[in-house]
Amino acid sequence: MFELSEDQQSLVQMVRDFAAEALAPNAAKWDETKHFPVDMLAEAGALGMGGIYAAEEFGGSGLSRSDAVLVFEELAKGDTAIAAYVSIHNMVVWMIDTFGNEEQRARWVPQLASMQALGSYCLTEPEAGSDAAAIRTRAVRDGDSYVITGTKQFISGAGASAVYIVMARTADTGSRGISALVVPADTPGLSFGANEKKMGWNAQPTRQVIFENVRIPVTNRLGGEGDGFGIAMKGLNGGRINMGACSLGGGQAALEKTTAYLKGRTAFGGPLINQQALLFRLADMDTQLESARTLLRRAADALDRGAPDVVRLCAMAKQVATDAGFHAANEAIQLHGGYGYLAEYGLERIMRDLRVHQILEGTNEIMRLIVGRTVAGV
Ligand code: FAD
Ligand code: 2MC
Repeated sequence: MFELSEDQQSLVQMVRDFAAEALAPNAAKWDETKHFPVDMLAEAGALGMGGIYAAEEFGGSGLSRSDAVLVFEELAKGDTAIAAYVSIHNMVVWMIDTFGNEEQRARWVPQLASMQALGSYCLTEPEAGSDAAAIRTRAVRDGDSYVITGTKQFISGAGASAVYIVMARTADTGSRGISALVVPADTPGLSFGANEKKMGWNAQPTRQVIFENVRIPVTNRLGGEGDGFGIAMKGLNGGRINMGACSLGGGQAALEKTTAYLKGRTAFGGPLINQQALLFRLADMDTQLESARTLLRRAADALDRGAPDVVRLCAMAKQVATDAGFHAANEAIQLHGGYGYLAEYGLERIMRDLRVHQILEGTNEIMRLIVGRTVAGV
């Protein structure tokens, strides 16, 4: 389980090269200018990263979740914010590929898997974040159409994406009254809020998505009426471990930069790496990242096998990996002294980008709620 196959080693090398050549040299500029590099995303799509774990039938790469976490860790070493968007896009593609019928898959998966078109996942609302079953956006049936009204908050990729999966209320029956609807960007009545000013993730846009009598055909619904919450949550199980993998990539990059820096920085008569107090800090960063990686791969394997404890394992892995990645980035700043605080060294960007992983795709408090409920059997 922990030894990479030859295919996985080649996959890792391919993504590592892409991250080093196409992402890393641009990451600071994209962060500073708030540029969403859709051309580079299309290049990632051409390399098979748009539908990593979607079936090959309609253009996906047909890889496993265990492969996907390797991809996201490597991608994040180049640019954490871009890697995280690619994860959200993959969640959207997988949801259409898994819960869509043949016609829906044939219509949307090819353009999304190639990343010629981008996808967004719309669950959160201004009044419903952690309590996702409390969403109020409504989809009212009118003949062969649904008419959608409401507002989605914090939607990644919004404005640039061509395809939006929208979780909307089709009945007043809590989580069982929610349906998953595919809304193309050019549908009349759909509009977007301003690009939010954020602490990190500046290389991808975050906007409100506003629905004012947005009419879509009933045939744009994924699965049955009322299946939407389950579809959204199943998408998130994979999204959570991918986000954890992105945190490991960012944290690992920070650890490697710090190790090199401490070898080169001299104080008190020798390189700082010789200070055992600092070596112990590096050891703790490494141990936390490796522990998280081990749990993450276990969760990915559980998803691949369809194991019964998959929700618990994905929640645990998301919490542990996003905490470990953020801790490593924060420590890296400290161990660089004043230079860690300078944008030029790239560490403060990693820290800013990783901070939000502890908040989104289910906060780390909600991850504890999920694990706690399974421990208590409630
Ligand atoms: P709240 O739910 O209001 O929570 C506030 C605080 O209370 C948190 O600390 C929370 O952990 C805690 N809390 C809440 N309930 C409990 C409880 N029962 N027990 C203990 N603690 C609790 N959403 C999308 O649908 N699509 C996206 O693409 C997307 N992208 C995002 C991008 C960014 C940059 C950000 C910041 C958010 C994004 N989100 C997206 C939304 C994100 O998933 C939510 O912000 C998150 O789920 C938390 O919801 P909230 O912000 O409403 O916080
Ligand atoms: N996988 C599969 N099914 C799940 C699931 C999961 N992870 N979580 C819940 N379900 C099912 C559950 O089994 C139940 O099914 P059924 O109706 O058949 O009994 C149903 O969903 C309702 O679940 P609960 O009874 O647990 O619902 P409750 O409302 O008590 O709590 C909670 C649900 C808190 C776990 C859920 O609301 C949640 O995960 N909140 C966090 C929201 C979140 O993650 N948002 C992320 C937005 S996307 C984002 O941030 C991006 C950057 C893209």
